[in-house]
Order: sequence, then structure tokens, then C-alpha cells
Amino acid sequence: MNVCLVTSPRYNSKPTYKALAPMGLAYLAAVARDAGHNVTAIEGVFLGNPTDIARKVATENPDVVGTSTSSSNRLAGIASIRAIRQATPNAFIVVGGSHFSHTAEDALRCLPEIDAVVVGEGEQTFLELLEHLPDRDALGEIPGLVFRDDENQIVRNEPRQLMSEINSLPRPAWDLFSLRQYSFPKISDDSEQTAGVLTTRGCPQQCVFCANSLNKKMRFLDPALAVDQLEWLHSSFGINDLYIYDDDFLTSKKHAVGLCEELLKRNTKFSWLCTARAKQLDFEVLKLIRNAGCKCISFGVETGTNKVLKASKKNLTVEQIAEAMEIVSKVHFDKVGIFLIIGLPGETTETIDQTVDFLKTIRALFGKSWQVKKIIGQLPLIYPGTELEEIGRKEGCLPENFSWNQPYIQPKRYLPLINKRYHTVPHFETRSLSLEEICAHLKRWHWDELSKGQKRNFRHVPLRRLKVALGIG
Ligand code: B12
Ligand code: SF4
Repeated sequence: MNVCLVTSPRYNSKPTYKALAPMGLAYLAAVARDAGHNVTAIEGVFLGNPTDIARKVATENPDVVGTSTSSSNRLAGIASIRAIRQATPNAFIVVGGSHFSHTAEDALRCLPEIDAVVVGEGEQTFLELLEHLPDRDALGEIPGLVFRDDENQIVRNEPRQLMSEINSLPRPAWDLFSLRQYSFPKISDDSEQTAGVLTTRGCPQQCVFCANSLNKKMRFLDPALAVDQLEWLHSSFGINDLYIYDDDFLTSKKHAVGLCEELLKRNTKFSWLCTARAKQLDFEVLKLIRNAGCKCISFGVETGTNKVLKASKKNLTVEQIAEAMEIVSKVHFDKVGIFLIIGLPGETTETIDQTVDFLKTIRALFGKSWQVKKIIGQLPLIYPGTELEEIGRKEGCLPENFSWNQPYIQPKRYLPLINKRYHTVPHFETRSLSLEEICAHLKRWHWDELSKGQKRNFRHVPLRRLKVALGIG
């Protein structure tokens, strides 16, 4: 089969190189190619314009086109799918990834251009689809697939089980992508080229705002295989900077230690960053990851109150976060990212004040080196398949007839409060605390504290427009 995998443009259909290369598609490309299919990749994100993307796809004469988009880029992604359908009327168009996995039936209903949706982890389902095509009668036999049958009915097959292990996966087929053209913030000053890597898959936590519900089971890449892959990235693509995409790199001490010992044993020189949960951290393990090249580490702290942590199902307490930060502060990472979400369930103006007080306590721990640490705040966005979507429906955040695959724009009064990139993503708010009230409260009382030493730390809130919109400050 001729298989063409396509990345979607960003929300405004303008070309950009400021992205990390698409790991999901690179894995799919690798398994499809290993099975003997002819695979090509089109980096729609570099082209931007849907017509240009479709024209380029058509030149590959594909039997199957596979693509995906994030919810924030979905309207541009959908425009690209429509253009691809026009340019390749006979190709089988299959979509996957978090956005489509959680909106499969809605996507097939709204988008006649799509033939099928792969729900969740894609490698095995995609492979079986390629094996069966062009025999559409066999689509009902593929677990994990949702598709439109001959009578135009939407059929959801039984779910696909997550892979039991990830060691047997091939390496992502980065040779099909222009890995060196992607430009993402560098991790260290002597960085040359950045790439993302995965050393685990899955996260067993259940945070209400997270779209990870289909990926709960933890799987670990054997440390030797993981470091083989990193050395290959270095020797084949010049990569020396790594974003470790794992949801919680420190979820297993054994895995983190094994990987770092392997990195040190082979005397590698990568600079890398990772994300971890701020719970029960071990000083020795943190020191080890620092020695093995981890320059930056970030934590989803979200809030400084137990009330909001509990309502958000973070399975964390402020006491645990404080203890974890105390340990982190002693390790001297180049950067420590602290992610906040202001406005989660249970938030009040009092809990916002408590969160800011909590940040001051953390700031004190880091002392003079605080300026290299980063607080990254955001308002709560609703993503499909999250518990926040359900709570948000009850709170009236989504219109009655809301569809994830049809045009949507935030209520007009909120547009000045939100970065353009997120205008089409519904925001969460409760009946007792609106987005306007949150922004006004932050601006009035906490802006200096939250902005200390940083240009743009509240990334969904455009500062200048906020001032005008709220008429304060
Ligand atoms: C790395 C990452 C990023 C990177 C970018 C990565 C990239 N190259 O695009 C950065 C840091 C830039 C980023 C930014 C954001 N991200 Co992000 N990110 C991730 C993360 C941690 C890993 C993604 C990854 O590579 N996974 C590994 C690969 C192997 O898995 P995968 O992509 O899911 O692909 C598999 C399947 O989904 C499926 N599949 C995927 N595509 C396709 C296509 C076809 C045709 C088929 C058949 C199957 C298929 O098969 C693949 C192999 O199994 C995920 C969380 C997670 N654990 O997945 C969040 C995640 C994807 N991000 C998320 C969000 C919310 C964001 C932001 C909006 C955050 C923010 N508020 O700013 C931004 C916006 C991104 C954008 N492009 O618009 C959400 C997605 C929600 C949604 N519905 O879109 C996720 C799921 C986090 C979460 N748990 O809630 N992100
Ligand atoms: S937010 Fe992080 S810890 Fe929570 S469920 Fe998602 S990936 Fe896991």
C-alpha cells in the first residue's frame, strides 16, 4: 500500500517550524514500513495552507492517508482533511490521536471526508487496517477502529488493548521527517538539535483536566534500548538535546535510575528535560538525573490548595508538593518549571490567594536562583474525553449542541482574555467564579508576583489586551 502520513497545520494555517516533530506519526510510519508498505510523510505544519498540503499529498498518489490534529488546531486540521479528500478522492482517510480518539463518532458524523478513526494507541490497529484494505468488509474485525459501513452507519469495534510492552516497537521513522527543521526552545546553550523521545508510555493517574484516559497502563522501554535509540538520534540526526515526553519520568525509580546509569556508563553528552510528579521525590535519584544530563525538570503543581488538588483528582497534597520542591531546590537544575492552572473545580478567589502564598513559600526555597525557575500559568481548557468536559457541561461551559468537530469560538466577552491560539477551545469556569473574575483578581492582586522576572508566564492571557479588557492596572 502507498501510505501517506500528514501532520496538520497550526490553528491559523500559517507555516511554522516552531514545533516538536510528530512522535505518534513517526512510530506509525516505522511499523507500516517494517510491514512492507511504502510510506511517505508530508509535514503539513511547515506548509500551513490546506490546499498546499493537499496538493503535496496528491503527488504521492496514496492508497491510505493518515493524519491527526490537536484539539486547539482542529479547525485548521479539519480544513486540511477536507482539502486532502478533494485532492485524493479515492484514498482511504484515517485519523487518530487524542482529539479524534475522544470524539470518534462525532468526527465521522461531522466529517464525511474521513473513512475511519483509530482510537488510542495506534500501531497495531493501523497495521491491521493496512493489512485488510482495500477490503472494507473486513473493517469490523479490527479492534480499536471506528468507521462508517456500507450503509453509512457508524460502527465502533471492540476496544484495542494497550500493548503489553514497548520494547519490540521499532524506532520512530525519523528519516521520513525533516527532523532537523523543527525548532523548539533549546535546553542548553551548547544545544544544536532537539528531538522528543519516549522512554515510558502511560500514566495511571486520573487528573480531571487530562486527556490521558486511554493510556493508563505503564510500560517501560528497557534502558539499554532507550539509550541505543538516543545514540542513534545523535549519530544519524545530530541530536544532542532531548525532550523526554514521558508523562512522569520518575514514576518508577528503577526505570529512571537504570536509564541514567546507562547514559553515564556510555559517557553520553545529552542535555535533556523531563516532567515528573511532585510527590515522594528522592534526592539521590534527582542528583543522578542531573549528573546524567537532565538540565530542566517540570512539575504540574496546578494549585497551592488541598481543596483544588482534591477536586482535580491530582492525588497530591500541598504538603507533598512542598516537600518535593524542597528536595528539588537542593539539586540545582538549570530550570525548574512549575505549571499552574488557575480556575479548576473548587477554585475561589481565596484559593487563588492561597496558591500565590504557596508560590512565595516555594520561591523562598529557591532563594537567589529563583529567576531561573519558571512558573507557567494557564486558565483551564476543556479537552475531549476529560472529566473536566463532563463537569464543564454541568457548569454550562459548553453550548447544548456543542460538537468537537464543528466550528466553535469562545463567547465574545472572553476573547480579549485568551490567546488567539485557544479561541476555539472551550474554557472551564464554574457558575460561582467566571473567567473574567479570575483574570480581574489575578491582575488586581497577583500580577506582579506571577510575572516576576518573566515576560510571559501566563501563557493564555495576553497581558496588554488583558489590561484594556479589564480596565484595571
Ligand atoms: C509531547 C507533547 C506535546 C509537545 C508537542 C508534541 C508534538 N510533536 O506535537 C508540546 C510540548 C509542544 C505539546 C503542546 C501541547 N499539548 Co501536548 N502532549 C505531548 C505528550 C506529552 C506526548 C505526545 C506524544 O508524542 N506521545 C507519544 C506518541 C507515540 O503518542 P501519540 O501522539 O498519542 O500517538 C499515538 C496514538 O495517539 C495514535 N495516533 C496518533 N496520531 C495518529 C494518526 C493516525 C492516522 C493513527 C491511525 C493513529 C494515530 O497512534 C500513535 C502511536 O501509538 C501528550 C501526552 C501523551 N502522553 O501522549 C500531550 C498531549 C498530546 N498534549 C495535549 C495538550 C492539551 C497540549 C497543549 C494544548 C497544551 C497547552 N495548553 O498549551 C499544547 C498544544 C499542542 C498543539 N500542537 O497544538 C493533550 C492533547 C489534548 C487534545 N485533545 O489535543 C495531551 C494528550 C496531554 C494530555 N494528557 O492531556 N504537547
Ligand atoms: S496530568 Fe499528568 S499525572 Fe495527571 S493523569 Fe495526566 S499525565 Fe498523568
